[in-house]
This record gives sequence, structure tokens and C-alpha cells, in this order.
Amino acid sequence: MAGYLVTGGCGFIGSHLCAALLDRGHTVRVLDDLSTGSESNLMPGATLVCADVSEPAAVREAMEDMDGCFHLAAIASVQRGMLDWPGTNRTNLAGAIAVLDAARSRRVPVVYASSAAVYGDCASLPISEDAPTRPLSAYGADKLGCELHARVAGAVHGIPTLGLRFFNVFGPRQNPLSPYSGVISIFCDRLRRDEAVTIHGDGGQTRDFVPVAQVVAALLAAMRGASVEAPVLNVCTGRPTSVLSLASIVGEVCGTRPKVEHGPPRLGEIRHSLGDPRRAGMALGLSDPGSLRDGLAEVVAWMDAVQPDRGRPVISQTV
Ligand code: NAD
Ligand code: UD2
Repeated sequence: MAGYLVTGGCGFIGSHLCAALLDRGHTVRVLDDLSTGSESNLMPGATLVCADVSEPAAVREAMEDMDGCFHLAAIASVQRGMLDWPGTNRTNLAGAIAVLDAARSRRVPVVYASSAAVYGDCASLPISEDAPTRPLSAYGADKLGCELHARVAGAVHGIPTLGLRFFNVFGPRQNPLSPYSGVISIFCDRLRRDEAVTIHGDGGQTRDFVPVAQVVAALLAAMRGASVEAPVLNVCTGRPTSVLSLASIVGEVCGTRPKVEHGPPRLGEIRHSLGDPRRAGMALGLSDPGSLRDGLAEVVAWMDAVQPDRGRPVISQTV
């Protein structure tokens, strides 16, 4: 059994990862500032260090006697990166550097969250890991920066790393109440309460929606694959869904005819994002992620369990 530091462990993906690590008998320490995460997401058995990941001393202390680090803490929103460029950069890039710096003295392996946002708008789909990286957002640029610093960490300091380029992740515990929330959490929350959803633009933009269980499987396997070569792998399904058809599938799952409003397209919006899952599938031994409809049904079932009368939003916390 090993001890793992999970930054961002009180967030959506982090809480699922912590549950999986604890199930396997590992010791889990979480570093989180609870800015978008919640203490109610701290898994029983995990300990919490409430601190800012961009504070090198705090991260160094949290990494003491740990065997590995999963670095997930970030401001996980393209839109917030547009609004607060320096602030998101501090968390998203300086935070990653603080993690790598803390890993330096004992060469602690680091598995970290990158994003499909590093690719920008790719001419050729599906996108393999060899595609050029041309981010269209500060968020994507910072994630690419994490990958470059991970390469330096391996080449210069001998720190093993592996970066996972998550596509659009969804599942239970994703908070639907912020304007920056992932589209699936917003659509499920609204349509189960028979409220209208807003589609930014014409809804023809497509995304590769990947269930959180697949992401956790990839994270767990990635710790064994971390190396000084600083590999990066896609975590995706290879199946495209337009935002318009997402609204209609969520409507079916919720048993309602969706009311859809169209707003202006988002600034810097990527039109099509579709990953090639084959390399990661082989390297990490991933199995089929299951259907989008089943994953959506799981999200709606979770929301119904938390808020059975469907009368009010699912989580009272706002971000
Ligand atoms: P989340 O907002 O639920 O979790 C992020 C966690 O990091 C939260 O608990 C938050 O409180 C914490 N955090 C934020 N700033 C911090 C700081 N300065 N110091 C310490 N903790 C801080 O988001 P998530 O969806 O679980 O994302 C996890 C990781 O995966 C992020 O790195 C994100 O960029 C990446 N990612 C997410 C997706 C997705 O679709 N959700 C896709 C690609 C990449
Ligand atoms: C980006 C990244 C993703 C992850 C995420 C941050 C890409 C392709 N994906 O996701 O990997 O890093 O940022 O967590 O870069 N939408 C609506 N109505 C809404 C909400 C969203 O139409 O109410 C649309 C939105 O315009 C976009 C799609 O839904 O076309 C997905 O939006 P999102 O905010 O869930 O995620 P996205 O693609 O910005």
C-alpha cells in the first residue's frame, strides 16, 4: 500500500479518484483550497490540507512521506481563464510548478491533469497525441505549460511524470451551479427540473464526453506509467456528440421535451473536439467507457438522490 497526495481532491474528479485509492487500501492526503471544491467531497479516511497549490512551502510539506502525487487542483474553466488571466495562471501553471518542485528532492512520481484544450481547433479528427498543440485559451495555454514543465522535470530533475489530456469529463458530483460548470451537469440539472437550457451558438459544436469512471481508471494506471520521458495521453471515448443532440438525449433521460434557447457563441470556442483513445487504451489497459446515455442516466440518478423532489437546484453551494 502506498501514500498519495491528491491536489484538488475535494473537487469533482479528485473526489472520485480519492474514493478509488482508499478502496484499494492506500493512504490519501488531499491538498485543496476549497475554492470550487467542497469539504463534503472529502472522502472518509482521507486527510485534508487546506492550502493554495501555488504556495511552494505548503505543497512541499503536504508531499512529505508521500509515494506519489496526483495533481488535479486547477481553475477548471476556459471561461474563467478568459476573465481572470493572471489569477488562473497562478493556480493552473504556478501550481503545477510548485508540485513539480516539491517532487524534486525525492523524485516523487507525478500524474497530472492536462486537457483537450491544449489542441485548440484541430484540422484533422480524431485528434491523436501527435497532433500539433495550438491552444485557443489561456486555460489551454497553461495546461500546455504544465506539459512543458513536466518535460523539464523529467529531463533535468529526474522526476517521473505522466500527463493526461482529459476531454470533456462528466459524472456524479460535478457541480451544476456555476456559470462555468460543465455543460452536462448544467443540462441534467435544468432539464430534470423542466427548465430551459441555453446553447451557446448554433449547437453544432461537438465534444467527446468521457465518464469520470474512465478518467479514474486512467489516473490509477498512469501512476505505473509515469516516466522521465514525460509522456502525455488522451483520455476520451472517440465518440462525438453535438451540444444540440446532447440536449435532446438528456431530455429523453429526464423524460422531458427540452426547452432550448440559443445565446451568442462563446469567445474562443473550439468547434470540434474529438479524441483518439487508442494509444491511452493500450498503454493504460482501459476498457470500453460505456454509452453516453447510461452515463447521463447515472448523473440524473445522482441528482435525484441528492434532491428527490426535483424542485430546487441540486447543490446549494455556488462557485
Ligand atoms: P473541480 O473544480 O471540481 O476541481 C478542482 C479542485 O481544485 C477543487 O476542489 C478546487 O477547490 C481545487 N483548487 C482550485 N484552485 C486551487 C488552488 N489554488 N489551490 C488548491 N486547490 C485548488 O474540477 P474538475 O473538473 O474535478 O477538474 C480536475 C482537473 O481536471 C483540473 O486540473 C482540470 O483542469 C482538469 N480537467 C477537467 C476536465 C473536465 O471536463 N472536468 C477536463 C479536462 C481537464
Ligand atoms: C474545456 C475542455 C475540457 C476541460 C474544460 C474545463 C475543450 C474541447 N475541452 O471544455 O477538456 O478542460 O474546458 O473543465 O477544450 N455549452 C452550452 N451551454 C451551456 C454550457 C456549455 O451550449 O450552458 C457549450 C459550450 O459552448 C461548449 C460545450 O457546451 O461548446 C462544452 O462546454 P463546457 O463548458 O462544458 O466545456 P469546454 O468544451 O469549454
